[in-house]
Amino acid sequence: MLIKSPPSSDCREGEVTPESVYLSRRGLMQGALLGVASGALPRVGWAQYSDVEPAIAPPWLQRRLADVQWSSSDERVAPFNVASQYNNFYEFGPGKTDPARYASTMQTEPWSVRIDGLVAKPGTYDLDQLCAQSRLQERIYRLRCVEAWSMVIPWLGFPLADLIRRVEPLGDARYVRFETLHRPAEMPGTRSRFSVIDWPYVEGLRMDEAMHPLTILAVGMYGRVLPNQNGAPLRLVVPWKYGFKSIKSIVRISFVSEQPESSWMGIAPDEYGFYANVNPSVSHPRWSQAQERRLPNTLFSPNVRPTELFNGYGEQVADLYRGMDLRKHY
Ligand SMILES: Nc1nc2c(c(=O)[nH]1)N[C@H]1C(S)=C(S)[C@@H](COP(=O)(O)O)O[C@H]1N2
Ligand SMILES: [Mo]
Repeated sequence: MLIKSPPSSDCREGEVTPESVYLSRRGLMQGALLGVASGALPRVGWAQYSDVEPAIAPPWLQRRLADVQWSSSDERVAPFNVASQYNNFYEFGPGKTDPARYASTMQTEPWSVRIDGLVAKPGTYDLDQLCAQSRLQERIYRLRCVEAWSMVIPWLGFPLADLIRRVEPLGDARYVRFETLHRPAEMPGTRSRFSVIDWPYVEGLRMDEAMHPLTILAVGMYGRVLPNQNGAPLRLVVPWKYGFKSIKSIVRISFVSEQPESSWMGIAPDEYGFYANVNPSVSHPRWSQAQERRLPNTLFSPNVRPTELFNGYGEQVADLYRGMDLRKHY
């Protein structure tokens, strides 16, 4: 596995937390109880996903990592090696290992996010400004991909609502539209003539979904900087929706009055709806969504479990959809 990591002379003591230290400190060693040490992967299938050196956090993040509001979870967190090497990021190719292989070419510094549309304080904000008002929080969320696999990932981020309040959307702003970086020179997947996506990758949320306290903008995971393949330096995480809503490497956030068309709706509207709420009783036209494979699994222990409505976050989010036909608004 080709992972670009800084030469070891760049690493100062204490800047990089080994995963075993991170997990034990965070009380996330449940894997050990199941006979799978959190650091060591099952030998079959996942053994190749090893030996990743986490990148060094840039200065704007470094300071904030010292003051994170940590959390805990009863669920077994996916090993960092899996969460950072089994990815979907089509800008770098369609394969699960393409992002880890190619995303290191993406330049994430400097980075700015354009905020525009129906908003009182539009502008171009750098990451320091975007995070300015928020203390970083750890959020340990289940990520359920529409392809019927899932992982538990500890994100570091802040509520999207914090940012939205600061930029003051106008009364007719009913939706938020997000756009990913589109830089073909650094993104081999966007240059491929087999690519079906009309770049840039676009996603959207209704304003109340965007303001929901579970919705975060992530800048890190596993107590570290976000790897490029996971959507550095800034990505959305909406845990009750299929993973494709959680758009990566965001460069633009627009406040709009009409429901935006997301990339996947544009490709196959009958397969991927705007809402994309995790729902075991609404099948994808080509496969059932009733179950999921919790990763990492093995051939002998497929780790299949039932999928829960709203990915198990129904208590917090079901009210957003009261009265809506979830079969129609899938
Ligand atoms: N820009 C962009 N964002 C994206 C994608 C993508 O291809 N491009 N894939 C989505 C899908 S399908 C999933 S499941 C998640 C995967 O996030 P992860 O690789 O960090 O686990 O990212 C989502 N965000
Ligand atoms: Mo996905």
